[in-house]
Amino acid sequence: MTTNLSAPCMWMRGGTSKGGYFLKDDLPADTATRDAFLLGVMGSPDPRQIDGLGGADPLTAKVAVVAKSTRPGIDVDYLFLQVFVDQPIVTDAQNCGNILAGVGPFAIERGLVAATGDETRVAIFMENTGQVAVATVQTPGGVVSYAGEARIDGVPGAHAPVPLEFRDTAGSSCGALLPTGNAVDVVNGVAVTLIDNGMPCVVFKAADVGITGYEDRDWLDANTELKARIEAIRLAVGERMNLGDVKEKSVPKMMLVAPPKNGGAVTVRSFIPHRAHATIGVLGAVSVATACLLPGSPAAEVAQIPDGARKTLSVEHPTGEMTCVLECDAAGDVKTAALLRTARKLFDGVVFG
Ligand code: NQM
Repeated sequence: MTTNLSAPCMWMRGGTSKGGYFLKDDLPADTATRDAFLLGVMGSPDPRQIDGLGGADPLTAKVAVVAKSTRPGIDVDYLFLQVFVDQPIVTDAQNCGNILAGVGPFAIERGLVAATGDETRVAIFMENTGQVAVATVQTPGGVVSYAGEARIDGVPGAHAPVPLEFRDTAGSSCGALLPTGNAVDVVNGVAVTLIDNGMPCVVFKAADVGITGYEDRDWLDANTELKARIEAIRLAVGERMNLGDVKEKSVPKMMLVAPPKNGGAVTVRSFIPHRAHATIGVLGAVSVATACLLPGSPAAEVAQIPDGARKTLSVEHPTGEMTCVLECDAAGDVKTAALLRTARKLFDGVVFG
C-alpha cells in the first residue's frame, strides 16, 4: 500500500536495532496519516516487508521522531514508534533504548544540537515515558564520527561509543516500579515479577515454563506451544501493570531468566513480545537487572549480584551480553543506569511511504 507521501529520512542502526529517523516537522502532523505513511515506508503489514524498508523483524522496523526541545535543560524530544511487521499497527506504547543511541548523532547531523568539542552530550526527553536520557556522542572537530573501537554484542565490528545514562526510570509506563506492589505474583501458575524500570517487563524463570533459558532465537521462535503459554501470561497481566488491554501493544516484554553461564549476573531470553529478541532491549535489560536486586524475586533466585551501591551487571543474552551499571541509593533502590551502545548512519535521503 502506498500513501504517495514522502519525507526526508536518515536510516540508522541504533544499538542492535535499525530504523528510520525523522524530524518531527518532516512527518504528517495528523497521527493517522503519519502512521499510514510509516506502514508504507516499512512495507507493513507483510511478514517479508517486501514493499518497504523494514527488515521483516520488529528490531528493524523502528522509527525515531526527533524535534528541538523547548524544555529547560533538554536538547531534543524523541518519540519512538514501533511499526509492527505483520499487522497494520504503529504504536507509541513503548520506548526503545537501542534506537535512542542514534538520536544524539541524528540531532547533531540535522543541526538541532551544536557539537561542543570532541564529545557532545545530548540531553534527550523520551516522550513515550516522559523521562530523560543523556547520550554522549563522539564529535571530533565538531563533526559526528561513527568510527571507533567500541564493540557491543549483536553488532559485528567496532564503532564510536555512545554511552547512555538514564535517571529515575522507575514506573515509566506502569506508574510504579512494581505496579502490583509485589516482588512476586503468581500468574497461570508461574511466579513472575511485574516490573517497569524504563520498560514494562514480566520476569520469570525459564525453567518454570519448561525451557533452560540458553536456547537460541530460532529455536524459541519456532516453539509455538511455549509462545502461546507466554502470551497467555502477558495478556493476563496487562491490566495489573496499568497498561490496559495489551493484545495490540508491544508491551509488556516477556523476560525468561536463568543462572548466568559466562561469568555474568543473569541469563535472559526475551520475547518482545511475539518474537524472541536477538539480543536484549536496553531498558528491558535495565528492568531485568533491577528485578535481580529484589529479594525473593524469581530473578534474584538465579542471579549472581555483586556487593556495593554501584553494581556492574552483565546481562547474558542469545548472542553475548549487555553490561548495565546500576547506581543504588541507601535503600537499595536503583537510581541511575548507564549502558554502552554504538550507532551508525546508514543512509540519508528521501523515503516514500
Ligand atoms: O528495551 C526491542 C530493542 C528493543 C527495545 C524491544 C529496547 C529497550 O532492542 O530499551 O531497546 O524490546 O522491542 O531495540
